[in-house]
Amino acid sequence: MRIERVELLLVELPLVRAFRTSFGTETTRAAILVHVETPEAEGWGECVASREPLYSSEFNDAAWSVLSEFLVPALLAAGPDVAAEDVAEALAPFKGHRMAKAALELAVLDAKLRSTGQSLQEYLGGSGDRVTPGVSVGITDTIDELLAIVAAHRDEGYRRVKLKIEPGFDLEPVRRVRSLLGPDFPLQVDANTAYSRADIDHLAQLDELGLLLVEQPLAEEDLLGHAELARRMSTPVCLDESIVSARTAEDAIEIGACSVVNIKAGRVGGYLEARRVHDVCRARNVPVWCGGMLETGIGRAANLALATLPGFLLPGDISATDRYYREDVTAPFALEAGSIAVPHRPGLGVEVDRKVVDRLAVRRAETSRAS
Ligand code: NPG
Repeated sequence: MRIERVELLLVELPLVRAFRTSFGTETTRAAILVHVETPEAEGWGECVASREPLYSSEFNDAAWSVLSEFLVPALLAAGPDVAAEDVAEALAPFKGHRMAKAALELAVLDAKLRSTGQSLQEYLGGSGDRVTPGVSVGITDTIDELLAIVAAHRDEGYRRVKLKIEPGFDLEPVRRVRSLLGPDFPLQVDANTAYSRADIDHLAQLDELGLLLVEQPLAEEDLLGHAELARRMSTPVCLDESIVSARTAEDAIEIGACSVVNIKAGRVGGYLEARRVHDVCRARNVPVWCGGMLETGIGRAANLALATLPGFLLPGDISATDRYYREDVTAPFALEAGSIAVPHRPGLGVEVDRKVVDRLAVRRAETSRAS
């Protein structure tokens, strides 16, 4: 692909309802979109970093800076022709910044697939027309409020619920939601690293609640702590923040730190590495599911394609658009009879509404090839 021009756009989308986790509250999603132009086609990518470094060390201003100062120039310097499969290697000299790298790689991949007429789903090796998603419900001020939100999502047709938990908001709210939904409804919890090894006995009490899994209770670096927890509880331990590559997935599984993996392409540096994480897990019979980071329609389209790979055996955090946004940069994704349609057209399979992007953009930069 000859990349002629790369544009960065920071867009702001107000959330329908504030989203609270153990690490903070989001009321607006600010996302960096990457737009590449080649003679054959354009391509779009989305960076899943947030405004502040609360979920992980990455955040928008850092992603913007590393993209504009280092990653985009390195990509343009990689030669007149660069294949989507070579983007990661061209960016590898720069440590970390996986979410920023993933966004750039996705934009190049989208342009390539649009020019060859292949869908991202087909390219990644997925199959099927629809994905059955779950919904992730934030922490609320009261348990009654939580119950009302969960009941509304169940009535909309979501077939799996994930509850955010933190110290002081765990056993009791989860117990109440379990009795609301009944013993068989798929229910899981996510702590976003809010606990420590001293809480292992407390966390083990979640075993009574019939959960699908407990996600990332301990710190990102604490693989041994998760292995200890996994020995002490019967509920499967799932890792999110700790898994930053196929290598860490392999190691975490090897030492018994998790028996389920949440795959987020941004967290691991791109959809190609996400596929490698999937492959590593599948070879070890470890089920995976697709995580979400309040993506716009760009990231959501890509996640739907990824979630159709065969090892994605659990519902992912890929809710319908209206769960987060009144207006999006693509046409909305709707929940119909409990599932969402996977785009099949070339590339991401969605048209990005340039007028909406321009209206929502609060910052822009562009770099063109010198010759
Ligand atoms: O449906 O997109 C979604 C959100 C799912 O809970 C969700 N995401 O910790 O996984 C997470 C959490 C998150 C949101 C993380 C925003 C970081 C930023």
